[in-house]
Amino acid sequence: MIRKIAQSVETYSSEDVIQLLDRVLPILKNESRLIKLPTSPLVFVGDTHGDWEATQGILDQFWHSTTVFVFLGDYVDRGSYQIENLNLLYELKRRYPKRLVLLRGNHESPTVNRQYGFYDAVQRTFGELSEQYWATFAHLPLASVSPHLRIFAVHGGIPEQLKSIDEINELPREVEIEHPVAFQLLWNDPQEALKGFAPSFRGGRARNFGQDVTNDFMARNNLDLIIRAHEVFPHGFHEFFDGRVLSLFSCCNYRGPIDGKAFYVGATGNRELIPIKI
Ligand SMILES: [Mn+2]
Repeated sequence: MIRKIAQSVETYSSEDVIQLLDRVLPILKNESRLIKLPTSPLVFVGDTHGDWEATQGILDQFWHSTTVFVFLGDYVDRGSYQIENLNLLYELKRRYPKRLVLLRGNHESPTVNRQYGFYDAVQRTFGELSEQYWATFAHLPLASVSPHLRIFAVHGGIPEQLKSIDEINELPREVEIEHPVAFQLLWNDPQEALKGFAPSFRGGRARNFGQDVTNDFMARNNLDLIIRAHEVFPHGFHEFFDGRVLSLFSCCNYRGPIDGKAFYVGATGNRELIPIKI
């Protein structure tokens, strides 16, 4: 099923892509900035960066069930099949909008795309279509929450200025990620043994966040677990802060082989790291 849709996506012309983007845009416009996850089983997927074999692998493993997929962003840039990867996810979103949540990563942005490959790949393949892709990025949701499992999922991490996660719903729909809270949701990293927030090696307005502010944030927002992506780990995952923050990386190929992982949470809360098979 997934493989069949992928085969058709692979042959898309620029007219097919324009039609796909036209159809997915109103679906994304209709979603809130903070997605409230359903009570179905969930599979969280970290960065895929154009590794559409990994994307197909994880979709294949769970598509037959009632599982809802939560993709944590960074679909494009760097990998060999970035256009195919994004088009496949958009095609599934168009056909089955309730089966997957597509969060925004820091790579779903014009400035980053001009530097890391997506802009050039689109120019090469379709000519002038980047603007249409970027128009959809503005509407990708910024985070999601499962109130009954007390899980918060986001690409980067906790922003300095965010008190309640409900404020995420008020964040603007921007083509560039300008708003400081949105920026830090998509760019920040956890750091062990850090108190509060500190400047990040990523530069600009990104921050590292420590365990103390994480604990405060989780207590304030009634959370038990934060699932995020944004960093490469050779085994596909890393636990921070005594397991309260789980970082996922779901590529199987990223400058060499990686043991990409996804994370399954059953309806009753049972949890399991899932090796991605390609
Ligand atoms: Mn990232």
